[in-house]
Amino acid sequence: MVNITIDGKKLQVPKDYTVLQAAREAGVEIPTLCYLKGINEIGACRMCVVEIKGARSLQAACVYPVSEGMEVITNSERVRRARKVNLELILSNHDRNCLTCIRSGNCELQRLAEDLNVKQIRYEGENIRRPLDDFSPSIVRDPNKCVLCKRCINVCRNVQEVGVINANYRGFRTVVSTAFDRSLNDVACTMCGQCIQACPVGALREKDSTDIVWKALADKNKYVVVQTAPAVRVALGEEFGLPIGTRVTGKMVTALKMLGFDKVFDTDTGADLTIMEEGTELINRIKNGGKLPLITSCSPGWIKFCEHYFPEFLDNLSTCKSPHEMFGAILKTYYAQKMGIDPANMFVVSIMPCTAKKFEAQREELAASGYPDVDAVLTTRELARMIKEAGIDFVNLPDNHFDDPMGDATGAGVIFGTTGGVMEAALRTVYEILTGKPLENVEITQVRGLEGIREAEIDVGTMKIKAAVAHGLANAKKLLEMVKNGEKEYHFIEIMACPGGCIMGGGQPIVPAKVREKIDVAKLRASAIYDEDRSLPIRKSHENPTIKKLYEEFLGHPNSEKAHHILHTHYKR
Ligand code: HC1
Ligand code: SF4
Repeated sequence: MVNITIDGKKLQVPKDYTVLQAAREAGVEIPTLCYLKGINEIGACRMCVVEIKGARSLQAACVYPVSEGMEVITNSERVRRARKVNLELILSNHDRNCLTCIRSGNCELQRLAEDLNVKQIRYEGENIRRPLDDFSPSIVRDPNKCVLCKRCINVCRNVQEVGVINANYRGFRTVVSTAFDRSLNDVACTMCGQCIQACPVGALREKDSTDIVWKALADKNKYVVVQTAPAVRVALGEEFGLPIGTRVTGKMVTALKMLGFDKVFDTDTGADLTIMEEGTELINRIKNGGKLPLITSCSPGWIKFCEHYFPEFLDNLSTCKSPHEMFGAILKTYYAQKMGIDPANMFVVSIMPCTAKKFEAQREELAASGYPDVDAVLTTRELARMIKEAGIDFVNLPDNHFDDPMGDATGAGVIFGTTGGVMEAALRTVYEILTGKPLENVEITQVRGLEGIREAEIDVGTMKIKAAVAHGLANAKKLLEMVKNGEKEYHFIEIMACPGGCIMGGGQPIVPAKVREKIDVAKLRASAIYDEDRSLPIRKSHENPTIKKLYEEFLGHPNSEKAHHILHTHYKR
């Protein structure tokens, strides 16, 4: 520990602290912009400059280490003036069309301008206009809004270990871009959207699909069906000012009906179907000497990562389509037949916490009925925008239920939304199939938690299933390397591209860096997911009445030929 003084306040702090850490712990406010705790601590934006007694120049608090006897001043005329000049310089080269910016109201730069009382910009930047990169089906980059904080670069490089974006050129010409300034669509980007989550401004956003959905809703000839992913219900409320971790399932269903969707269904039902197919696939691979470990295939960011960086594991991937794709395929075949609807006139919209799902929906192999299984994907944020645009008072809405006859979902389907959930849901079903006995305690806590890589051995009758869970692509890479070099052996692996799983997907509400420092967003959203699981009467996928009926009336049995045709796929090298 060392003794320091901040603005006259005496403190004892660990000796490896930075000035910023010490100040934040002492409740002293220091503004930051490029700082993203644990991910981007580079002192680039100079918003956090402070005076250190004895030092000649002002220092960036986020990288300056504390030392015994240090005296820090965070609020002097000199400090305030320097921060203001630095901010004005950033703003001088920034596209300041705030009113129409996607991040208006949730922009860390806008917030700083307000907090630092910047009322004019005395400098004129170079303002080189650069073209938008909107070729990717998932991510749009607007370099004119970029503040060069490098948060996206370091998330992509260190959290996801993908590293497709970097700072190109120097001085005013500096731009965050890809090698040779290619589109994100033309490099090995996984479309995970974690860079959007890291961006403090509107330089990165999802590709907008609200227009095509409004158009479909207005088309009298279209039967427009919507399905909602497990993770959306525990985050959508944040867009309307509700606390992080509030469950809004019932209000979300009401809002979707008010928007004019013909039917509102739950992707959780698709997740239950995935468990039937994937659980059976696991049992068959174990019994018949198939390729192991079996690796989950629900997360399209992970699938793209595997295709680009670990093609040697493609045969390990489950051939199951992801739950919303399975559900879309069932809607356009079984449900369309049952209701006498021509699938050509059916328009399926998925509300997802994920940007990679937009890319996934466009994959041409995912079209069991001859038409795309899913026609449009909206992120949680886009759905919130549509609800606002329609003038719906979301917070005061009554609750409503998903529609019949496809409306049953289980707690097993809900927990897909958090890391470890697919594994737990699968084990609940696989256990009962293999042992023929009911599972006493459905909560398989060994696979829960937020540790980057988790392992478990689950007794299933006479055998033990060796399982592992990884979330975030850097962790996935680490786990796969261990499997590859023979260090580890498993039967079953769950991988989710986003750290925390879908609850922290690239399409979820964006929580400012400062809030993220104090609140464990993943923990709160995950605990809401587990609450939802506990609140449901059925918690095992194989007990879902909609799924049972679907097999009886249409698919036959899990992994039947028909199921394979409609619900399974293959991957590209
Ligand atoms: Fe997910 Fe999934 S859980 S991938 O994280 O398997 O996006 O929520 O919808 O499809 O069910 C996302 C979430 C989601 C699928 C399911
Ligand atoms: Fe990197 Fe993911 Fe952003 Fe692509 S979407 S640039 S992989 S963080």
